[in-house]
Amino acid sequence: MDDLQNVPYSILRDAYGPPERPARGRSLKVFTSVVASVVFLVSLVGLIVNQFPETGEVPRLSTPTTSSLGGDEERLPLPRGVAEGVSAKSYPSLSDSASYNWTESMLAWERTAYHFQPPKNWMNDPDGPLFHKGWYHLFYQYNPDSATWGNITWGHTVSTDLIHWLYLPLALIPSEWFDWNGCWTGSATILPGRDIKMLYTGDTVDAVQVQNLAYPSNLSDPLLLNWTKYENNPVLVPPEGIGLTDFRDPSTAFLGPDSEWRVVIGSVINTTGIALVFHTTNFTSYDLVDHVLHSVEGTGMWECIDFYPISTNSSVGLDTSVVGPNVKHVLKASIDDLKLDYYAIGTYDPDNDTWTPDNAALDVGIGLRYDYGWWYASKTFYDPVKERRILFGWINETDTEKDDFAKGWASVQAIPRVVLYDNKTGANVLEQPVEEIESLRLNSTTFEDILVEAGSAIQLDIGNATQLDIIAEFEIQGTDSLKAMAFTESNISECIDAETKTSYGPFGVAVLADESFSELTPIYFRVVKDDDGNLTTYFCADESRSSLAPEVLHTVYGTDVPVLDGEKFALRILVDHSIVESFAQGGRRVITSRVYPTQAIYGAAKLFVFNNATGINVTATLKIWELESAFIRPYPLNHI
Ligand code: DQQ
Repeated sequence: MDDLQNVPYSILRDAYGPPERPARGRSLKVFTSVVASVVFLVSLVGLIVNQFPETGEVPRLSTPTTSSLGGDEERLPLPRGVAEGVSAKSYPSLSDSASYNWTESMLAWERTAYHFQPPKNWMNDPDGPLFHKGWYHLFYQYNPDSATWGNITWGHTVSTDLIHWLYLPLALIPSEWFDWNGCWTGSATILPGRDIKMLYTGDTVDAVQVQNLAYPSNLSDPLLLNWTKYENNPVLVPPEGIGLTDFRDPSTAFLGPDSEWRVVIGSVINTTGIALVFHTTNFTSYDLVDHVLHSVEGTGMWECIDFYPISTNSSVGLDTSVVGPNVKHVLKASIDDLKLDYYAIGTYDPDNDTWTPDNAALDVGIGLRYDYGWWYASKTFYDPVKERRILFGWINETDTEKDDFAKGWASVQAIPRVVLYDNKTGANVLEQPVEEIESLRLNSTTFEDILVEAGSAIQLDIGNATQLDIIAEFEIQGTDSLKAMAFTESNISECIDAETKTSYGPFGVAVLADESFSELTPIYFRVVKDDDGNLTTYFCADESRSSLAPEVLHTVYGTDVPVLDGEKFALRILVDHSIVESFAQGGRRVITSRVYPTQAIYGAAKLFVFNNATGINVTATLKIWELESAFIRPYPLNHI
């Protein structure tokens, strides 16, 4: 951080004041922009010709597929994000529900203590994470004006440990015709010599999705405060056959054997989600590869594609261009129709720019998810300091927009996770919170081998229970005989609520519970034995009783999770006020819950271990740390 001493800073503008956006309809610049955009649209037709030759092996690109309600059906006004083809408020349909009678102190309690969030207003996707001169940089989709999606700029923050964050001035604001309606999601590429190229989607003055290039104005600035937009933006427009609003979120580029960079961009053809590949040598001009990297029928628009190598024989992360023996590639798409992030592990052929999943049944959009709760639009980057690949994800709200306006903010970023290949299963990645979170640990309490009998709940006396790091392991008593036991639940093939008692579960931990259980959020396992005697373990989080507020979403999240021979049932849970991030079996499966308790808050929030099974007793061993708050505040720019 010595570089800091040599950089002359001046404050650009108030970090959270309105962006300096030219007044519409007044300036010559706007007039020029409009003219330019008309020229742009006219020239689009010319630009797209022959960009996507047919090969016969890939989905045929047809007429542009801009969405339309069609017919004479009744048209309800859509929230702006939905209308513009991107994710907006998660549950606009709940907006009309009767609101709980929230008090100021209830709403204040919901704000997190160690998850990153701006001081106020709306945030969504993480953008362009990178490491530069001693700082981890995170950019994010941000509305400087309101607690709902719109006027999307790039917020900017830095950290030395991915836990304590300093707010910086906005990095990108809509200012030109090519991003007039928003500076949308993008990714950073670090070039040899540590030059930085940032590609981002611009929503043009005509609501066309184009790709733009930006770069740091001063690479020797560790804070990367100033960004320059390339003068000849956009660098990419929707190719022939791609809808003008179906072309967004450029990936981090990776270098191929021909010394050309590859950038992957998501789209859709009819209902087939696709990953387009472009080659570039200079980040200003691009060639579209004549076939897709990959596509999956019926998965809809692929947003925020992430594509990166993963080592199968070591526990280090790999830089984005690495290929070779013992390397597989993860392809992730954010499935727009579902607002869920799906990934698959497979093999990348760098000569042909194709990727094949290891298991077609677990392909992108139909197989594994990074997170089985409420978490989206994720993005990884390679951390050269600790040689690890780090995953950021956006945790949206599941309350109403009206509640968000009352809070004055919406959304947080998940605790960054390290991603590794699970070489025990060979079938999934492992996600674990970055180790730096442990620096927040205060006092801990340990409970060894406590017997939790069938049908019981035990309160764990740990003091403050709203900021916690919990490690818990469960063993079923007499596991050896489980296969011999008579009970079967062949009718259960997914997570069901925590109240329903079955032979082998649920058992787990109830967080943010008040003593009378008027509110609680159980995180648990349920073992199910089918008629053939096969055991499946489900890992679930039940929000159905997490809040007395009627208007918030009450969901039971979950999935099956491999529990291998010799393994205990293992949980890691991070509780941070209204966020609960839960990791099962070392991060084989993850569930993020968004909860809005009204009673189980402040000192009334308690922690329980419970066993709602009818046929088994379990023993539980837990270590629980109270976590202190992270320092998340403005960077003291005026003190430099
Ligand atoms: N959010 C951005 C888009 C992206 C979507 C707009 C995903 O670029 O596709 O805010 O949440």
